[in-house]
Amino acid sequence: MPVTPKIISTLLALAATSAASTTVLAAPTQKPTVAEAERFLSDTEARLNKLNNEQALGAWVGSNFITDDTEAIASFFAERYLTASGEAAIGARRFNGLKLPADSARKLMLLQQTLVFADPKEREQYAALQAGLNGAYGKAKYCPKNADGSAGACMALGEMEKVLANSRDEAKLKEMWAGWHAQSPEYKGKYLDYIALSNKGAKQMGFVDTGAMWRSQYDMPADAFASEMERLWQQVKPLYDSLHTYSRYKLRETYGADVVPLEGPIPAHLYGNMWSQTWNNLYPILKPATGASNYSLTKVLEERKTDAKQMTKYAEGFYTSLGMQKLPASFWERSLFTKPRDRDVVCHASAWPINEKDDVRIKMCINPTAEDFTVIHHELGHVYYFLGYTGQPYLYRGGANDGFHEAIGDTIALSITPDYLQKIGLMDQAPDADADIGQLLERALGKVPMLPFAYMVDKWRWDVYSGKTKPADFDKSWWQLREQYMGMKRPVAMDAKGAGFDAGAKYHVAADVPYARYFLANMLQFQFHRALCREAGYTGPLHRCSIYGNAKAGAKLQQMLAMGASKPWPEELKAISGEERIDGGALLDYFAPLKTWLDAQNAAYAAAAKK
Ligand code: X8Z
Ligand code: ZN
Repeated sequence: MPVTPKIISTLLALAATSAASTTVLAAPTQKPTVAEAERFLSDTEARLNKLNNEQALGAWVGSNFITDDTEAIASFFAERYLTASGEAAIGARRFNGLKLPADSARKLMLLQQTLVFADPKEREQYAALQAGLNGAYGKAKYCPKNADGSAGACMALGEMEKVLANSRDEAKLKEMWAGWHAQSPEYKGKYLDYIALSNKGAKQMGFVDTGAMWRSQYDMPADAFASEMERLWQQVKPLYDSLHTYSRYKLRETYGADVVPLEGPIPAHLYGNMWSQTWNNLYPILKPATGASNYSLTKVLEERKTDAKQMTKYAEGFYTSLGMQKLPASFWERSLFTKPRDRDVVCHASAWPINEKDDVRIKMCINPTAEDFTVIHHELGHVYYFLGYTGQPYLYRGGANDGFHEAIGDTIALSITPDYLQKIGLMDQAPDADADIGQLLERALGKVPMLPFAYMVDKWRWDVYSGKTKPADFDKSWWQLREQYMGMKRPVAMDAKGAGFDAGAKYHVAADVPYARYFLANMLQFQFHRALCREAGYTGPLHRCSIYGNAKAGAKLQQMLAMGASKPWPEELKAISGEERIDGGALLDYFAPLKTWLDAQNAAYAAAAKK
């Protein structure tokens, strides 16, 4: 890219305000050389590494102890990092077009996939808004009024989620749903300022908007990525449709014809989850009438009073059975495992690489449920990825793409089979093959609705970032996509004045974490699972395969973890699975017996409904 006057003014502005060293900005007078590029990279990696470690500590306290002070601390360090990463991105441009070793070229490309703020005021505002939105989501509570109009006890998200998971009282479900979704309009204004700034930062780096920058992070052009997403969605859509149709019949039986129509979208509050993104909690309603096992992992964990650390130990045990290391002592000392009673924290589960040595942590408000048993395996997937690629240089310490990062722990969780649970003493006797459909259904409820959900969340944001969707139409556009992709509707009327912000009731929107990653992960994890089962010499049905204790499969996985982001992801996918494309075929194979069963059920219901 040529050095334009705009870039020069940006450089000057950045140089004038840099919080740290400005050596990377040494005025480029002569033609750049390979040696210069390599020196630039090694200086930049050292500097970004240091600032990133500081930023991680700031963000950690910001999310663990939500106060105005920690918000200021988090944004202070985030701003310093942004200053440096912006300078690095601009500095990297000087070497574009230079013939370089593949590694250096890749690193320079990675450095340029970032926001750059020419104006230090904007950078400061951006960091403050980001920390503020994170805090606003973490602090949000629904405070119902008592019947007599007096103030009742406030409810945090986790309590409301429990009601959605377990209650079948439609009015109560609606109250929880509407109560939580009434909180996000509070921070819609902040979000609007935030996306405007973010777009400015993306444009500064030559992207048309932030959405385009996100779509450019997959070793292919942004438009090609959008087409890949659509191709994959079309591939798996028939399975979602079968599950959705089946859920309609069952929800209609439970809540009645007045609540659940025979055609058209279904109200979103009936799916046992605040965002109706996973439907596991509907299993008791949806399970097959005969043959399903009565086993409940939640019941076992509850009865045994399995505590949060014990839950985490089970997950660690899986990874060590594959030949991976034990988690460092600092992990156990510094992680947050349970919801503190006396302060606000962001309870949304997350994994944290604090530094490149071995300070890795999780932050999760763990409950003894089957759902959290899966989530803790998910989180440790991130942690073992961090530990796997610690040997890589700074710019390669990431997933092959963000979908890979999300897929590792879920791949492991696919190996939580009845045989495995029996092996570790959480199940007395593995059920016989008759129960397979029930198990497959339960698993599908956690995986399949995520596909349209993850797709539409980012489709919505792409249009918000591009300006195609205006702030007054946020909810209109959100629910158009909800209906189109998920067949769902808002349980209560939309705000007539367009002040609503339902998307912001989802953590990743408030915290601005891209979401297409989970769509990719839900395909990739089945590709990884199939490949690792093959590696382990397993030839039976995929849903009964567990790689627990298999060192060969473990070594194959570890090899990929150790590569980090050092190679374009298709190469890494090929190394583990022999495939070069992300593909829904493995997921469809896995659920094939369930699809047949669902279609038979649906045909029978349709015939009965006609009578
Ligand atoms: O956010 C998460 C993880 C942390 S990366 C708990 N997940 C998505 C969500 O909760 O919306 C896991 C699956 C989808
Ligand atoms: Zn994750």
